[in-house]
Amino acid sequence: METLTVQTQPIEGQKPGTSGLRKKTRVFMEPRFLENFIQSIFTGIGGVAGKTLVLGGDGRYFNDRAAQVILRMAAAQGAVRVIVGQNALLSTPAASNVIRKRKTDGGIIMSASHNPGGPDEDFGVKFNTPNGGPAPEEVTDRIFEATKVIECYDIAVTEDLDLSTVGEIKLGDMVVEVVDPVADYAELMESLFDFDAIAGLLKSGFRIRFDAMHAVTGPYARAILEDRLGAAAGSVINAVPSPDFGGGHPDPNPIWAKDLMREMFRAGAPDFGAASDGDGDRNMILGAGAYVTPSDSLAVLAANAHLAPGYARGLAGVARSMPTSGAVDRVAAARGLDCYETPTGWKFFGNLLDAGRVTLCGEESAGTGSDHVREKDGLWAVLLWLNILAVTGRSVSQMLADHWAEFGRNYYSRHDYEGVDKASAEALMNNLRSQFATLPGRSFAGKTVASADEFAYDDPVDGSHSAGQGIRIGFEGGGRAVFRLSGTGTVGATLRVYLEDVCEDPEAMNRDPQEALADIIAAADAIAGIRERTGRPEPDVRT
Ligand code: VG1
Ligand code: CO
Repeated sequence: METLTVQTQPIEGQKPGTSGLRKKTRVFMEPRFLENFIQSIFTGIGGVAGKTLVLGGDGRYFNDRAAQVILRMAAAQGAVRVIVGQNALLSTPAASNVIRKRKTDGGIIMSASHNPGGPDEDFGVKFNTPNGGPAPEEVTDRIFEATKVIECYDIAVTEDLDLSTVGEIKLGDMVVEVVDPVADYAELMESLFDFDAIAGLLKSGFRIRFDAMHAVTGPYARAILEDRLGAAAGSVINAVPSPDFGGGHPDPNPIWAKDLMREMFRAGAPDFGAASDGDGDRNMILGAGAYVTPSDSLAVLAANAHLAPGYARGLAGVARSMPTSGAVDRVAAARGLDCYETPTGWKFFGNLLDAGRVTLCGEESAGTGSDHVREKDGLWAVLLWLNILAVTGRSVSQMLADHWAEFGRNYYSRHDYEGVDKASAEALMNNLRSQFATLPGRSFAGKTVASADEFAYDDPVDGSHSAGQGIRIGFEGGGRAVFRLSGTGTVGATLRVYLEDVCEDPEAMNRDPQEALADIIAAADAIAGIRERTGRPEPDVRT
């Protein structure tokens, strides 16, 4: 095998964000952009000589080309084996599973997750460590440092490999093992859930609709929900991964999964609806006429997970990201479970999961997962919901009503202002920071500020410190507004405003969240000057 040492120089802007490096696809396709970043990953993890890696992606535009480059670089640099999903596909949770199950040295996932795909949209690359989880900051910092000093990379000179057939191929001394992307994952799901109970529910006339949003979960959902569990053919829609996700945003929220929302809110709707994102780690849960906020979903799952065989022993503890609502905290308090609050991004759950301190974790952005892998897992959440519904015999809306009656309700909504001017967004955040000392005690839209600060996290397992993780304004009576700038966008800045209020009045459990939160929304705008500073009369997305 011929190898080539290519001279290069640092390319600016290769700092990994909340979840890997995301850029416009055309930027990733520029000469040496992908190669520089891959080389920096290899450098950041101490080289790949003698190592085994996993490789897969969500099938977006450039996924296939990038896979060939990564394989050539790994072969030239002495990796012994790369386990690749067939056609270079692997959902993020499936990749996490293979990394763990095969005891590898980590993996590279090609995905920009919920960001749209295509030549004019986004591409991304993330590295997961041997525990199967997203690289922690200490590793992404090393990768970023490497991007700033890179001088060359080694790459093999070969034909493209055929990744369409399961089996082994030699690339020089390296073995490329092409695997069925679904098989191991399906087996893992079967070990956690009562497939007979779910199959029984589906046989009894319980109808489901799963929208794979033209992304990677399609083949997984078909194989598990339709083929193994017997959901009616056609229950999984938009099931064939497409390079541009059918022209849509593969983001499972009420805006981007509009068709599914419409279907679930019409007369004669299916009993259960769900959608997942580009790389299969997020989920949206719906019932007939019911939308479950991700924060509530986490709380309901925490309260009922023991009904599924994989969690019958109970939970070690739970964790949520800071902007996620406190609904799960109420469950933890009632059940005597430890509850941790982490910064946004799944990488912060890894240590808690590895240390056995928590079993279930979740984020308000529609990510829920457990210690079965080290990523959030969309289909897992769907199966846990179905298992719980099969055991309890309740509908999704009954589950919610019962949950709120028992634990109280945290009204919750996230407002996103996308692609706003970066300088204005940063000025908005700095303006908030400058008011921390003066806000407490002042009232806005009838709400009195009780506290104002910026969240920082000290990891209880390894002691690492992460600052600047979101601005929190707490109001008297328990409501709050949180402000963050997204770390996954590729254009300008995305301002996320997280709004929450607590409700314990049994008569007030069924209000529209935007109405119930109207005062908090108005107070957040009055304090931060959102409309004025962004020039946007309204958010682009409300979840
Ligand atoms: C967003 C979400 C965060 C999630 C991250 C990666 O990050 O808010 O909760 O972990 O995306 O999810 P940000 O920095 O844009 O708010 V995925 O499924 O897009 O990899
Ligand atoms: Co994702």
